[in-house]
Amino acid sequence: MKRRKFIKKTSLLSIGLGITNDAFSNIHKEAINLNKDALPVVIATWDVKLATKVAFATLINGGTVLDAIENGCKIEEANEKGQSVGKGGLPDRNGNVTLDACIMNSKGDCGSVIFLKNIKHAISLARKVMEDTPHVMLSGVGAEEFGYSMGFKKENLLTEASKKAWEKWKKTSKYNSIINIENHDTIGMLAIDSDGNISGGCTTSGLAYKMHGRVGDSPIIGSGLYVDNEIGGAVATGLGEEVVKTVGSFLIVELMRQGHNPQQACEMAIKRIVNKPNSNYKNFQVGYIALNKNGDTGCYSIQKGFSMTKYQSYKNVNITSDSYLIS
Ligand code: SD4
Repeated sequence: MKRRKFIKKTSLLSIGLGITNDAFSNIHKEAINLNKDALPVVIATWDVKLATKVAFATLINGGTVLDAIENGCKIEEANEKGQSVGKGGLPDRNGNVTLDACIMNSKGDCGSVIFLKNIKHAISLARKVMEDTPHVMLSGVGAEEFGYSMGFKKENLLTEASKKAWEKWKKTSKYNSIINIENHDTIGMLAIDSDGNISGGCTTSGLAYKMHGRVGDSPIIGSGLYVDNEIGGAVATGLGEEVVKTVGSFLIVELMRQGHNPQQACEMAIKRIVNKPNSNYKNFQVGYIALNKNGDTGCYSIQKGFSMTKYQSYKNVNITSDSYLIS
């Protein structure tokens, strides 16, 4: 069809459907009508009040929402006591600490590092992948070499405490997918600034005593993390294999796009896992947190024991999540 004819036909069609340019611009205006009183907001998986505090302070001090995410996640990566993220993370069954992380900005760009050794701040390296390479993901030795070329420091990530725990584990070497839900401190973080820009990040050392080379959901865009600046964002924690199988974070954002609030969307995504044929959900944990463009938030998990930390209106609180299983 010739261009002129096409334009004429489509504008006639719009009139026929009662869709005018005004109607289109109203939809647009509604979409950008921000709930300024609620913003900014920072949320994170588990009880990580220092991380949310640092992220919120970054925003208040004029940093970007992406800086807030990076600074917040770095707190947990540097915390050697946290045994499922960054330095001090529990190793794989061969004794290697391997990290996974990803980050996503409000423009829909993303970067991730997978199976990374010897560099503590995986979230910062994921950001470098996003900003300074033509790629989205770098893994293993390639990610590590890129890190050194960008000035990242090489360090041993296996602490004495994690080494001892691994040596104890080796005596029985029993691995199954049952997760110790008390031992989850993978950090997933989402933030929205006062202009409504949303970013997110996720960083982990993955499952303790995993097979060498195993990668979970945390560096996989759409599974461990997803952000769409028009709608909101979501982040996952728990047994990554189950999150990947249902592309959990993308699912939550799409459910919010369809009109569900963050809480409903998290619950629906957990039910998607629970209701799978032959799901053995009683034996593992998955938890989600989500945030929408209004600054509304939600969280939900399979097992009891999950929580979300939220910094909003100058209050930093840890909120116990509702769960599918209540005992
Ligand atoms: C993974 N989702 O590698 C991560 C693990 C996790 O707290 O969340 N641990 O599967």
